[in-house]
Amino acid sequence: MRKTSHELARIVPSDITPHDKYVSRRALLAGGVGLAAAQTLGRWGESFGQSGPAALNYTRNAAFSATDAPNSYKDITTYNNYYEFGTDKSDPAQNSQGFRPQPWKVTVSGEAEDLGSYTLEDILKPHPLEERIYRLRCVEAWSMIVPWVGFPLGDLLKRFKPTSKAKFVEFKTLYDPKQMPGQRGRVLEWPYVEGLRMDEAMHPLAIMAVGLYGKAMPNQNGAPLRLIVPWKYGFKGIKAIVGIKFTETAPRTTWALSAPNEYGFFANVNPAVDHPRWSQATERHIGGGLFDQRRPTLPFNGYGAQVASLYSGMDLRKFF
Ligand SMILES: Nc1nc2c(c(=O)[nH]1)N[C@H]1C(S)=C(S)[C@@H](COP(=O)(O)O)O[C@H]1N2
Ligand SMILES: [Mo]
Repeated sequence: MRKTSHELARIVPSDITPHDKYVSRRALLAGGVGLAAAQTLGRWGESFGQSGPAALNYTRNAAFSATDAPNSYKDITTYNNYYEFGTDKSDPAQNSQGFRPQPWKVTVSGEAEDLGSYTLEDILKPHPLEERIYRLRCVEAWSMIVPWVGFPLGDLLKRFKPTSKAKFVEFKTLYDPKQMPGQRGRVLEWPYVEGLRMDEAMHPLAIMAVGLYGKAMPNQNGAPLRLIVPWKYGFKGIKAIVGIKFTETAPRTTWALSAPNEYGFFANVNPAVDHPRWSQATERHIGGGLFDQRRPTLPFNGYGAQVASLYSGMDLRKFF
């Protein structure tokens, strides 16, 4: 987020590629994917690398989806923040192609009964996948509309039986400098850590995402498993999760550690509270190239009706 100059440079000239055409061309290149859910799980491993992301089996959740037109597959997969793979928006797409999101394990620790190490298959198996079209608002004041595929985070967390002491949940990204070249430098403290208050984590809008545009998650977007909390700034959406820890006290999160006056723990999208170095009142909607639109930023990124009650009585200037 120090690289604000890169914000001025648009990455791709091909924003005009029609979404459907782009996706079907990819599917074609992938050699005709179209697997049932069970097969998808079994073939998760094969779905990366040479053959491109596999198609997922999911149902659309219209009630939880924005009606705005999604950004193109290309925008969503080439304009990314993922500092483990570099700080430019084009770096993750370029530098993550050799990343292996399988085999994959998630370690569950802290204030819960069912602790231990779970394979990706263990994690995913009980959860039917849904498509949800969500607004993504980055703290750097740009936005996109993304058709994620995932399942409610709360349904996963409940399975580990958190104790009454669990007031927060902390998430950790993989630490593997061999695979993640950005981790060889000190641009952030590694591994990347994020967290939520338990009531936020249990809110039905918060999801674990495993794909987008109906396909398994591209590496640059956080394969194989990443968090999406649509009413918060994008940096809460931690990628490539290998750790889930239930805690009594608020986790020390990466961006809040790196600049506590700039990035708060809550990070609720709030047009009334500016970042110290820029306004949060409006956002640049990616997708128009030179003609990216400026839009007003909405409180809680437009999800206020659903989530504002989580923060009633809190001073959102203090708890930003
Ligand atoms: N591990 C990890 N997760 C991360 C980041 C990161 O640098 N590392 N960047 C965050 C930020 S600032 C944003 S805006 C979103 C971007 O998600 P996207 O690339 O899928 O659009 O990922 C978030 N998750
Ligand atoms: Mo972000």
